[in-house]
Amino acid sequence: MSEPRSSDETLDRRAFLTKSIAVAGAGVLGAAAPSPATANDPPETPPWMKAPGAPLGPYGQPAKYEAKVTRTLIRSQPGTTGTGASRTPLESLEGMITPSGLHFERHHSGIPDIDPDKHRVLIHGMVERPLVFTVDALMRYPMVSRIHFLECAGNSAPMYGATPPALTCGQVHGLVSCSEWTGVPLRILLQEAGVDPKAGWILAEGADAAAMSRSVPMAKAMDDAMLALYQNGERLRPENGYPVRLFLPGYEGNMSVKWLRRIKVTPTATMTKDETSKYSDLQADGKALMFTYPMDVKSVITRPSPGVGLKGAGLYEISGIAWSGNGTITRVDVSTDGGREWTAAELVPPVLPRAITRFRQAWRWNGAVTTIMSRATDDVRQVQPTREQLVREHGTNVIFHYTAIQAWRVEANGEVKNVYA
Ligand SMILES: Nc1nc2c(c(=O)[nH]1)N[C@H]1C(S)=C(S)[C@@H](COP(=O)(O)O)O[C@H]1N2
Ligand SMILES: [Mo]
Repeated sequence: MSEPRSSDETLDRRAFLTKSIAVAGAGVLGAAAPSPATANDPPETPPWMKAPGAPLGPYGQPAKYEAKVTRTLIRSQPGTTGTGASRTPLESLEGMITPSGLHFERHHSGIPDIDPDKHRVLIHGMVERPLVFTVDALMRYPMVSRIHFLECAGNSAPMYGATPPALTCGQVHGLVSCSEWTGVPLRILLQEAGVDPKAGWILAEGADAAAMSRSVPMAKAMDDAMLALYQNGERLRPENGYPVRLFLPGYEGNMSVKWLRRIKVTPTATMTKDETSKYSDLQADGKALMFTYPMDVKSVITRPSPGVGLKGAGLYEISGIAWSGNGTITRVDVSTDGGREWTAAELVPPVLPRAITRFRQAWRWNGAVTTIMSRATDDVRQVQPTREQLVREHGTNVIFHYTAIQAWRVEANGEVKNVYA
């Protein structure tokens, strides 16, 4: 077992466990340390043991004491109620799955109230047999279940700003969530319609007032694209696309068209408003990148983070999330000294392609001001860039695809602040 080299040090996991047990009560865990038990523990019968508890219920809800854990920075454009975004409170969650009720939302014209019995999905264009599917018909096809993240291309956009936004982790980075999605592979439905081999693309259109539409290359449509009907075991939530959405693993969230009503098989990309005026990436030289599909490798420390500070010097576990639209996370390095030294963090199984991967790193904080950060690598050997590298390559005209290393400064009083490092 390796001894920490200094008093501000990442530790291996065994050292962390041994140390925290050996020193518990000696103040090393600070305010969070367990207190030594006395002969009188447990001291008394608490009130909730003295009468029968609450009745059974039809649909479970979080504990009332957790009512403050909600979506965050819920903002709609002026003059609208449903056009905007809400974010996942990343700093309040653990593991890899986002509870459906806390999945981020991004709507271009609110949430349509769709009667599933009246909803239809049309497949037409360059096909032998145009087909119309009811939701009941879709339910009869063979389904697959996959755990994948969904990230809005505009996630973390405030980080392109000249000064680091004084926001929580979820407020900055919470346009990413991760669910188990269950549905019908799009390939099966396209094959049934009989796709013309000369067709290179599909157009996907939503049944919302924005009729949001995107072009998707045929290769992706035939690979892992899915018509998702279920999210985390239950039918999709209205805000996430009920009764059916397109789901494109790893691609920018915008392309996973919700409330899907139409797929048109086309020779080329359609150049919809949503992929020309929006969701193209204006670069420093005035040119714009189009069709920037995969969300590149990225990570962020969720604890500690702004609002989730430290309570005195001592042993802590740094916890965070990493993901890549190009593949599987192979490594996350953590620095607790502003980027001089890096330690490979533990990746918590299961580590799945295009899914959120939880990482953990034990750390003894000596109480001095320092900066912590994480840097993820994926199996196509992409490494998360520094902010300086990202801005050098893409400029700051752009609001999409911000993937740079996030630095949090830990102040001497344990408060955590967003900084550019
Ligand atoms: N029909 C339709 N599909 C849509 C949108 C929309 O406004 N309308 N928003 C897109 C955007 S920009 C994103 S990031 C994701 C968000 O999915 P979520 O709300 O389930 O998190 O859905 C995409 N699909
Ligand atoms: Mo988005």
